[in-house]
Amino acid sequence: MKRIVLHLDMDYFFAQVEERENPYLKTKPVVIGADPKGGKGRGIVSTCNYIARKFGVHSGMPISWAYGKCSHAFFLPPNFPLYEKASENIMEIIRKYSPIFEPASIDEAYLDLSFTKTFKKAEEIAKKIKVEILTSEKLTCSIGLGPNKLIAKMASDFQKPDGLTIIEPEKVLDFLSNMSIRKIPGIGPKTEAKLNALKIFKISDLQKMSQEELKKLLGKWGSDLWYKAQGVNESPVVSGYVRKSIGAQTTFPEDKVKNGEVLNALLKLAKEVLGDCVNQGNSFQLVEVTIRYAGFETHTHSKTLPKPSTSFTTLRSQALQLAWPFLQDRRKIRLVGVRLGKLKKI
Ligand code: DCP
Ligand code: CA
Ligand code: CA
Repeated sequence: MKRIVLHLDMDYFFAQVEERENPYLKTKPVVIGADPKGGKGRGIVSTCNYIARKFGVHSGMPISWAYGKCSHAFFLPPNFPLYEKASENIMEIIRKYSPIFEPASIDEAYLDLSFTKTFKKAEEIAKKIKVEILTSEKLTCSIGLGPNKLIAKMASDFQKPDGLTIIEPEKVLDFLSNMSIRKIPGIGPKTEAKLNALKIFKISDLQKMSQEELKKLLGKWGSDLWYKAQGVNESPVVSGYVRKSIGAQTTFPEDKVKNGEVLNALLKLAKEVLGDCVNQGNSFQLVEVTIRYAGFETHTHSKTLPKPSTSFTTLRSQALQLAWPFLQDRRKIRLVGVRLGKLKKI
């Protein structure tokens, strides 16, 4: 059967989340890495925004080199809980669009959309996903659609940031031919240098070679590479993803100041989420409440219970206790969320 695979990858993920939390950073170079000490620290760059990339900064380079290239950048330490939260919310959005869903890293996932039958319909889904992530998380991503995982992944990388690239089966060879061999997943700087020494620069140079020739040059990896250069990849999207938590959130049509309305929304969500949790045969031992203020400042607080529970009374009192501190200052609230974690089979 003809397959349609979607690959989604968030744009400059850690740095984009930091920009969302502090919009002042949007027009400045931003570098994220452990132990940054204003650029003088000894850590490694996790990622940076596209402004910093223009100065030659990239993931994996020492912070001190990044400072050499762009001393006026904002150097921030990573805030992993914040990125994990954003990642969880994004995955919850993506997974709704197909039963065959495979998260591939903190900021990327595959969906099998073969059931749509046409790339046109799959494209509509891709557009909806982009809009939903932008509206509810205020983050952009890049999506690729192709006849397999390899082409979908290369397509999502093709027009970053905020890209949508669709490669139908008959366009695969053309799409690949002009690209540098470095764009093939699995080809790093070492393999690139080795192949460049053999006068192989573009994927079209590989496409001209026979599988035997490449095998002689590079061993088994050579014949794998031959398939990649032809855009052939049979690996399925694997949906063995086990839920570790279950949650829901509501963005209010208008920002709310009235505590009563916020709490009502929170308890309604708690009821829904508990219903799903118990229907799936699970108890919970962790309750987490998220409050997002009008300016997008987001707070997530959680509490682990002494023992697993399935009780609404327990959930209700925990959720209220967790939410209460955020309702004291009467700031406008944009979104509330409830998540149950540490799930166990009842
Ligand atoms: N990451 C990291 N160290 C690396 C590479 C990545 O800590 N060497 C983290 C930070 C990234 C996140 O993983 O934000 C996702 O990695 P990507 O390779 O997808 O890169 P980005 O999302 O940052 O940028 P792009 O827009 O190129 O996808
Ligand atoms: Ca990314
Ligand atoms: Ca990624």
